[in-house]
Amino acid sequence: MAMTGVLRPGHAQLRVLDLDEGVRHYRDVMGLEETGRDDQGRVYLKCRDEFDHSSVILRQADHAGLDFFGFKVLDAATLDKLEADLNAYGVQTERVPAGDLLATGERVRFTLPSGHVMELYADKKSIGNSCGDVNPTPWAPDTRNGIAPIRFDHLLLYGPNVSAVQKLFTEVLGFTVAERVLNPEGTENLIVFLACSIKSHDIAFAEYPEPGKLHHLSFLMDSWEDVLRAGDIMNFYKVPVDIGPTRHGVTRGKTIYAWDPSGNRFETFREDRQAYPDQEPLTWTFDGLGEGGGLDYVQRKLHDTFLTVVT
Ligand code: M3P
Ligand code: FE
Repeated sequence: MAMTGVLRPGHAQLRVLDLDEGVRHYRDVMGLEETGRDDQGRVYLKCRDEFDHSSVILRQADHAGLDFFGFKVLDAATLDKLEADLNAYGVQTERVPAGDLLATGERVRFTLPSGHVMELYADKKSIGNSCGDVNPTPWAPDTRNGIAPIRFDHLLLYGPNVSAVQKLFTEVLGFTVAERVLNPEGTENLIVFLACSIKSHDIAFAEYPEPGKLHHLSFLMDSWEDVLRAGDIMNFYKVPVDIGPTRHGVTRGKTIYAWDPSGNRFETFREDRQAYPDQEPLTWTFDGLGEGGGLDYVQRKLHDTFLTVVT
């Protein structure tokens, strides 16, 4: 087994302005499965090919955005080691008890220099992906509703101190920089795309003055055709669309950015690049992000909303 340490983005708790409206969006339009509700009123959902209990957790609040996100690590020993490494690096951590999130074990929680609350955890109850484990079907027709993404894929987060975040992810958590976008002066990274796998990225951070902001939560689709089909569904349900369908030059992802009813941006995305950790990061200049097609490879422009609209 080559893949150890931090495995993947596992959950994100989103604030929504109206819970029923949020559930209608994520369950009925996106087609995620509702897997539970807790005594705090939070709603838990998962994508059809995820086997762990939940990946998207909705909490009603008076402003939209991201409460926290969690990455799953290999096992309890890895969790202990990463917590010790974080502490030795000078990051304070706290343990959130098992069961605080439904079906989820103890979480190690800490705040990033960008102001985001991040968690690591080793245990989440597996409830299966409805394809079966023996002679499995590639997809189960009875769970393919709405946009029907395969899984929660990555996050793009906006906040200050991106270089310190990059250092923490690469020096402590074992991530590599797959791609980066330089600031207009060409002196620092404006956006870093970080991977703990051979995905084009598992998380990305963009420099922004306000801490703790969400740019988008991304969902993986089976194919480019399914990204286009997601667009048809967005039109049918009058989902406000930001950008696309198009391809990002950065990461080569095929994409639509759109907003949920609370204004949280989400992405329907088809991965088109794999980045092994021994490859040097790909670099985009600030002009490359716009005119070079980094953001929108087809239209070759830096859409205003990309740098300004976050929750
Ligand atoms: C994504 C993605 C930029 C591209 C963003 C890419 C910053 O959101 O998932 O590939 O130009
Ligand atoms: Fe994305």
